[in-house]
Amino acid sequence: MKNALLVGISHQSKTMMRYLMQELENLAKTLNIVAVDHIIQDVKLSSTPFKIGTGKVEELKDMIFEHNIDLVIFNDELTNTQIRNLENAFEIPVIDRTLLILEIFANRAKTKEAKLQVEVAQLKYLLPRLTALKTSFDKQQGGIGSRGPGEKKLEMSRRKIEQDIIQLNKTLSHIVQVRKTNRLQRQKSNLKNVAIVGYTNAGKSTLMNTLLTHAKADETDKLVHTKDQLFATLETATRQIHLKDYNSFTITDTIGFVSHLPHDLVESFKATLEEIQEADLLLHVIDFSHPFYFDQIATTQSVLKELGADDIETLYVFNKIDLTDATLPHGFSPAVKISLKTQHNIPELLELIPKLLFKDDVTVCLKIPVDRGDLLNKLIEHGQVISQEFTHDGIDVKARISKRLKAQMKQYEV
Ligand SMILES: Nc1nc2c(ncn2[C@@H]2O[C@H](COP(=O)(O)OP(=O)(O)OP(=O)(O)O)[C@@H](O)[C@H]2O)c(=O)[nH]1
Ligand SMILES: [Mg+2]
Repeated sequence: MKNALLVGISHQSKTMMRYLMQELENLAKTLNIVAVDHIIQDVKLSSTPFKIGTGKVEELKDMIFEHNIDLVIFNDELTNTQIRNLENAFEIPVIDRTLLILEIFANRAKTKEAKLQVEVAQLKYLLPRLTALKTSFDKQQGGIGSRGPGEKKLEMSRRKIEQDIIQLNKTLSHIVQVRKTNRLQRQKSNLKNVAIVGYTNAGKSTLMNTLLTHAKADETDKLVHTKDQLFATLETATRQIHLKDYNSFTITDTIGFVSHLPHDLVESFKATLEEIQEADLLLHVIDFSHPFYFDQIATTQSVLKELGADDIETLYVFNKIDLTDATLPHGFSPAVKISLKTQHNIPELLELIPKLLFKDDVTVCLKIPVDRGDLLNKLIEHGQVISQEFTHDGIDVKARISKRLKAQMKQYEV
């Protein structure tokens, strides 16, 4: 356990500021850091050398002494010089939100891909702040969390770091290629994809597992990891499922969002997040019981925008209604209120998803040559076959299929 003071510069409304500071406190908690107190600096008084005014610097010094503080965490990003100046004044390490988030991601990353992505983001962040952070880590020996933001990397030279970034990116691009091939294969097979997005800890992975257990999934045994913690999921997982009479589709669980996700991190995780950009439907999961759920929706929407995925059809899934009896806010449609814990309204959700996903599908009548059983199989697998009849000159099929599949079947239409 470490004691920290949180510092924020008040740019936005009071409520927004409270939300951001609360979020920062939760982020710190993930690394066993207790926020003992926090101060807010009026933006008019913030200065370049210290980010905060000299009066506040003195105030903080007293608080550090009084409460036995180990570390100061800024909500806003700090420059190399600011970190150095602040650490000289406080004589304890000073970090910012970005470094904190990178540290959490580094602790959570399990797969090779996630590890590489975090490492690239860390190195990119460290590069311009190398000198300041170096002194910081010499002083405190041991990182802010269990492992520290690449302490070993701090001993490396700038040149070595630059070389490493290039090398890591090369390895990553290979992994990305494999992922892309898988995705292209799915697209070729006409499978539509649903991506589950939302603020961290909203219940995305739990939703994924609920869908897998209710649907005729090929891989029900492969449930995804869920946990009551921030950023439990750091890699996307895609599974193929089948709901009642509808066509098969794939469903992807993704990493959670948080305010001011470091740009380098979003950049590094772009490959992972590409699954979102190419989805046909987004399930935006919201922890409706959270006091700041409204701001969390906005946060998620702004990350989606950064990813260029803000125009994809979205179903708002207001989750955890076992913990709240609030009424649905206006402006979010289509929407559904559910509880994954009590399974409340899950049947409605299971109806809604395919209805939205396949709403552009069309009904076609086809005559397929008898020797093209493969086409019939394709229709059964990727479409909804309403009727089929074997006649002397072929197979008469009536089916509901996607426009994409219809184009491929054009020559057999009657
Ligand atoms: N009370 C209640 N808890 C829920 C509900 N749905 C999910 N949870 C809990 O919320 C916590 C987070 O769930 P996850 O599914 O891991 O959340 P996530 O959105 O995948 O989170 P990240 O991967 O960290 O972004 C878990 O402890 C779940 O058991 C619900 O309807 N009601
Ligand atoms: Mg998750």
